[in-house]
Amino acid sequence: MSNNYFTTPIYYVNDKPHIGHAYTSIAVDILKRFYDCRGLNSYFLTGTDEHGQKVERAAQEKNIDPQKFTDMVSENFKDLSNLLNLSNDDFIRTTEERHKKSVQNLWRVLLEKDEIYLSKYSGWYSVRDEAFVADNEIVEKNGKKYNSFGSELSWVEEESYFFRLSKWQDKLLNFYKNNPNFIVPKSRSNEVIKFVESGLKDLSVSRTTFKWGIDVPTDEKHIVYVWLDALTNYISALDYPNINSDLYKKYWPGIHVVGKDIIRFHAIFWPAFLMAAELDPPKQIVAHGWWTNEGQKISKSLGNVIDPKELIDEYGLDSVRYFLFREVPFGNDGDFSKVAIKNRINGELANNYGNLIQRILSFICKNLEQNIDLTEDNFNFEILKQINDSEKELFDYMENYKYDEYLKKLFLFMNDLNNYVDKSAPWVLKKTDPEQMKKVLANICLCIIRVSQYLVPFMPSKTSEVFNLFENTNNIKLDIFDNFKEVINLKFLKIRQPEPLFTKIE
Ligand code: ME8
Repeated sequence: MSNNYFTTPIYYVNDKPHIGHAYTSIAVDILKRFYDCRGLNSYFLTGTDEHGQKVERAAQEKNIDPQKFTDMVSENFKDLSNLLNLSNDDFIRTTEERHKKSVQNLWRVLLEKDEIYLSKYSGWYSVRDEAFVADNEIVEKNGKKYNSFGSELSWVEEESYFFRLSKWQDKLLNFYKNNPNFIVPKSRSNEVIKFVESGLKDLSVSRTTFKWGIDVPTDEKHIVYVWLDALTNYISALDYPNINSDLYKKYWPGIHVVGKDIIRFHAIFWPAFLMAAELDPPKQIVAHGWWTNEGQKISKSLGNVIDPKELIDEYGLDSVRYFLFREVPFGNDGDFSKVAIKNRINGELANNYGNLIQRILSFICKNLEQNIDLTEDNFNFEILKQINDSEKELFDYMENYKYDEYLKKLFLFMNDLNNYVDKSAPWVLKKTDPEQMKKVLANICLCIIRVSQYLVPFMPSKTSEVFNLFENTNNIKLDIFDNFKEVINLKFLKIRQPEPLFTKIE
């Protein structure tokens, strides 16, 4: 459980970052923060994929040298990491020396082990996906050829090195059998197994007809096929080829979070390359679904690409983070719509969570001179006990990437709390039973802190604002779940006057 290593795909720099990239990056950020909150060590890598024909063409279209072009566009992805408040430990670019060295080393090892041989490739290729396409996967439309994602194909005929992928078919199937959680969700796992069972052909792993890539170290005519180059980033960042390095020893094998579009590369090619080099295959491949925009496929040609910056400017980062992971079960496809995000923000964040904090803390500030006493009794409060008792269930959700269930559960507690406020009516108790009123308020404050702790991975900034409202907890690190026991030792809570946490969308 400890020392998890989480990665995002490294994104192509042929274009600006969009909501899909943001989604995967936030998914991994939530995992990393969740393990931080449990006091467990983990490592988070993201980065950019800068080689290949697609990137070369994008640079040519702009009339810029590819290195200059990738330097520029890679910055957009670094900016995105800041914009999204990512807690990544490293950001790798495939044009960095450390990565070139790593890829070239892996190449040499595979060649020495006779896992790679020289031959000739002729077949269809999708530049958009940087992928070779088998005859039975070609779709014909108006005399043109496309792959199943609708990317146009071009004919490629060139000398090429091949990786003996066919040889790994049975070993891969065995590996999947012995590691039933290697690919999640299960539906994706079945898809991959079916594909491998249907037969694997050797894979072309070098190109000669363009130049923008890592040189094959043993043959200057060739550059390394972009997917062998790209996948290796996950170990380059851990100091491969030095497999005795602290990073490698501590974190490999890793957990790769990817979109469903690139699952084959991660679940078939990557473990095969690694096993062929006698390295451990990854621990797990987690594939999420595909976002559409108001029901439509997101594409540059349709002009409906959602810019994460615009979204965040309009709705606020933590609200967007919450929406993306509450709205759609991870693994399923999801649709972005303005109505859907508005409903989640207004109904759940502003009305349910924000308003609970606002009305209770304002009431305390007005009626109790900002202080609320805590007693032993408060910790036996039924809702607080239920929240504490549900920790295992919450952890199970996160360990199984059920982000939406985790949030749903927490917001049910929030409903209970709001109902409790309405039922116990502290504004009435103020006159009839001031002691009981204090007790009710203390209970609710403790629950607000507890639920907010569990929300930290999703909404790190908003929850930090909430913790700040409890002035005398400021030297307790409330972003560690276990530190709630330090709150229990406090004699009272000193409250600051709250400002509305979320603005309602009109
Ligand atoms: O494939 N919905 O890079 P890429 C959800 N460089 N996620 C989406 C999405 C959408 N509509 N669009 C993109 C590459 N994504 C390679 C990866 S890894 C060794 C090399 C996300 O820039 C999703 O994670 O095309 C998808 O897998 C990734 O962006 C593809 O990014």
